[in-house]
Amino acid sequence: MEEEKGKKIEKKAEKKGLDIRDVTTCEATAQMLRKAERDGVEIAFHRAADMKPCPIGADSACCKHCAMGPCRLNAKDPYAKVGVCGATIDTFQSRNFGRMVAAGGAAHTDHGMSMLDLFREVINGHIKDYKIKDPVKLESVAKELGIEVEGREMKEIAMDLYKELERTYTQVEGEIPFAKRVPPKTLELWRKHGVVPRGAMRELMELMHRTHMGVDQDYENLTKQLSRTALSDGWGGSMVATEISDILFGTPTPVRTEVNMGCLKEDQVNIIIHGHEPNLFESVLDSVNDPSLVQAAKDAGAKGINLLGMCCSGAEMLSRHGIPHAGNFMSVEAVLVTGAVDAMGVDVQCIKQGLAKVADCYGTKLFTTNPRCRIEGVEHIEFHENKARECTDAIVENAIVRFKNRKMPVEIPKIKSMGIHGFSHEYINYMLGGTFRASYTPLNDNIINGRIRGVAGVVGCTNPRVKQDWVHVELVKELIKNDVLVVQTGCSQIALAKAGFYTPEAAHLAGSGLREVCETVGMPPVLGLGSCVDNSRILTACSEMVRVGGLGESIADLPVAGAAPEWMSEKAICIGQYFVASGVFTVFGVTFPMVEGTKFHKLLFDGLEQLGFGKWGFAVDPYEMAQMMIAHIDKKRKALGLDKSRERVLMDMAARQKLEAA
Ligand code: NFS
Repeated sequence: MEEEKGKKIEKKAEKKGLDIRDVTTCEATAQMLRKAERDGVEIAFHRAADMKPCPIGADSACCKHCAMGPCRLNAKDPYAKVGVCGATIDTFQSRNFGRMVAAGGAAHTDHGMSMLDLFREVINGHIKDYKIKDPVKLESVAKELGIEVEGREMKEIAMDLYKELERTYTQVEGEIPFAKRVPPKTLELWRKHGVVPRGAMRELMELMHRTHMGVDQDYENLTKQLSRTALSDGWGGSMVATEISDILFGTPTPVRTEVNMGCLKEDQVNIIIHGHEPNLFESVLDSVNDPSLVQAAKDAGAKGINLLGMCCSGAEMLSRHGIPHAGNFMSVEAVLVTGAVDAMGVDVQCIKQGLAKVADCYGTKLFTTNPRCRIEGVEHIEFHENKARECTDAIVENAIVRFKNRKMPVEIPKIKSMGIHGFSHEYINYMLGGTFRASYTPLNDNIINGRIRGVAGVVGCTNPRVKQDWVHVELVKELIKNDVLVVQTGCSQIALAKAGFYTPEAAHLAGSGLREVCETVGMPPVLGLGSCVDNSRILTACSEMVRVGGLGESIADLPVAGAAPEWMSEKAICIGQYFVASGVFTVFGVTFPMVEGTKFHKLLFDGLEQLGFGKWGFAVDPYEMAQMMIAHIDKKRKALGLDKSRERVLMDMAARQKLEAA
């Protein structure tokens, strides 16, 4: 009977344009979507089916930067008209794109600055709930930035590092500290084009100014400032966020853990933390291990407290502490449909307002915690690092109360996957080179001899406009099959983890060369580096590959490529732009906010590469995306004279196959 009812609702949803099989390949999410429909609850997939994207906005052919408009141009004939002020389509687009970079960069930069504020307060003793967990990393970052470490107290070194890194945000002149990490040839190019970032605040301010009505109306000039701002995120705000989080909370090393909704436990108090800043999550981890709270949970009839992560801070906790992860961005509402989540605490970024209603429907206690992110109608328990436990204990206590009073039937999809996560740049160094000769030399050697064809970063969001996880998974499958080692962060990492790619056994899905390397080292063919700010780890790894030698002199010479196949946020655009400006070919899926064929489009998709930077690419289809990335990697191999070595490996493989057949 129930089943019949469900089928009816499914049919109705299909009529409205939502066929569950078309919107997600995540089986747990699909199961919860079906349940949501039975329960009469609407989530983002339904809202997306109900809301067609505005075609003019999707092409970025409109401008609402002043009240003479809003103006819109015709994407089919973009040069036929100009805005009331005379702005052309290229001005429209570069301004809009610049503002996306600014918003995305501001998000990462503000997050990074919060981590740095916490670091300062920990050093000067005002905050006692956190401490420096990784003094080795503290010293190595300090040394790298030219800070004296020999014979000095940790506190002194830390304070000097704080002062140095503060410049990442505030300095009005000169280059940001981590410009020292950039390969000299790449830095030279940036200097030539005037794109080496000053402090991020300065760059963001200037970009907002220049995209104001009547200021920068030359798309080429504006591209310089939007590149400079994006770089102040990648090599600035995000890089500081990663390094300081490692110093405070520990640098990730490989850890076995589980992902997906099957990690929820019916007989325990389930708490999910969703957002981006690890400070909140670290404190919740303390709270759930507090004996008095564990006892309170038991007194309420639970077997214990089960803490899970979602989205990016979840990916960080997965990497650092092996905390199970319940799912990526498009699963956050769906997980509440299980009825098993007793409390969800959120901080900043990627938090859908729609959560409020879904949480309400299932009686989940939803809490905002950060003064930057409140949601109308949602209870706010503010998180202050100097009394961190006040907030996080309260979340746990509320969860326990909800567990005790659970009214809804609970349905947890019995789906989860085990995998190995936590591959920091430092660990890759160690894993490949061993304790005494930690280095990227073996990686470079394997790229040079052709076992590994190149490296691809596959990162970013999930988006209800494409089938959830499918583009990520198919793209990565193609890449590893073609001997491309894949590094990942954020929601993309979780997509592949759910699909079972994070085990050393997944090496059998790789081409023979990559498989051999994975089997020798005992690593999966896909390495998870953490959250979206941890994309900075990919930049650091690229620098290291250049420094070790044999693969060219700049990042643009490396046989590498990047992709965000299911992107949706402005942060993703900023990340894409800092990879492009750093020298990486970066392919986006879903949609690209631009009219194809305009001068600005040509600059981003071609012109920048001719100047020595990377460039953008766009494809919706994962196989086409993979082909584009592999072709680019091969082009770089050829330029380095490495095409010969790869042919040799292919011949070896063919020869081997012949032998096997005989
Ligand atoms: Ni990054 Fe996208 Fe959000 Fe993280 Fe996920 S949606 S840009 S991966 S959680 S930031």
